[in-house]
Amino acid sequence: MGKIDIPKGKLEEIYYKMLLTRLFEKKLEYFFSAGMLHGTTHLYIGEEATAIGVCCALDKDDQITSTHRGHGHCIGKGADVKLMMAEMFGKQTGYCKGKGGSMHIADLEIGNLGGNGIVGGGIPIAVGAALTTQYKELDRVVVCFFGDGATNQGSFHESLNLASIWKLPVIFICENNLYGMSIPIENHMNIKDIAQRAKSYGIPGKIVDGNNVFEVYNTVLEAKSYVKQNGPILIESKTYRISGHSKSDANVYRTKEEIEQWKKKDPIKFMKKKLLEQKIFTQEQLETIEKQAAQEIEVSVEFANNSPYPPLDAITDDVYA
Ligand SMILES: Cc1ncc(C[n+]2csc(CCOP(=O)(O)OP(=O)(O)O)c2C)c(N)n1
Repeated sequence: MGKIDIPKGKLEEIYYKMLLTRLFEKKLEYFFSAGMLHGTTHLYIGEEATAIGVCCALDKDDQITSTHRGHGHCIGKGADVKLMMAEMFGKQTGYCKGKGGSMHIADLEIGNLGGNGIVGGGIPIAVGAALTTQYKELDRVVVCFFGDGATNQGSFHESLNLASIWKLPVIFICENNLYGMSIPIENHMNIKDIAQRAKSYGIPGKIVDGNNVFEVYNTVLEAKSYVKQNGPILIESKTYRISGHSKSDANVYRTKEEIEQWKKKDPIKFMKKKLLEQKIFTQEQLETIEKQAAQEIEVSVEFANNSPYPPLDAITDDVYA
């Protein structure tokens, strides 16, 4: 890897947000196993460099659509982890007043158009937002996150086609973590690289190492100016989900050895190693950032614990169907 050419302040933000995402989910893992949280959640452990690398290359006005595995996208775009934690605990102070949970966090103020429990559901939403952007001549881009499995959905193909012919400013980010639930990618598609799918729609398809946050960040920074001028691009981020698909996954469809191999490519450890090797930060400086992130998570747990549950008479509020 060459010399890191990202400003120091930006690197600090990236490192902090990757840690915040990891520590937020480690807490959730613990609370679920202790029976303190209910329902389900989809952890992003191992994939943090993608969401954070992408979102840290965006401006506040840029918009994103997320997925069922969206904690990293939220934190990357600047969500308040206190409100995220409260939402996980079903508290009134949470992002969805405690009624939406993990998959439905949105925050329009910071350009997060929301998570989505429907695989591929966020893709047409991103294209709609990009059409608004173009129609109103706004200076922003829309980033659309989805998994490898989602690229087999009709919504993916219809959306890329429309975005292409209308030259909409969308960056499509496929988080290829090699599995759709328990199905390995070679059993659900007959191509090696998802980036190839871009060709069918006459748009560029790029591949990035999704565990290398420097590469992800720089690629998206470049893509931002490209899509504003030329229309969409598809970026395939090759990565791996270390945790199970969701809370109830016993991991019987993959080997321990495979998981261990990928743990060696942990994106947070990789970033730390490079920052130290290139003497951009000292060990002490990084430890201070690590402590700050851990502290913010503790504060979020305290906030969630001290928040009230929604009152019973609010049960039908915000229910539309
Ligand atoms: C339309 C639809 N079909 C099926 C499901 C069930 N489901 C939830 S997550 C998932 C796998 C999605 O895989 P991928 O898009 O690769 O994302 P990943 O979970 O790997 O991040 C499936 C099939 C769903 N939620 N929505």
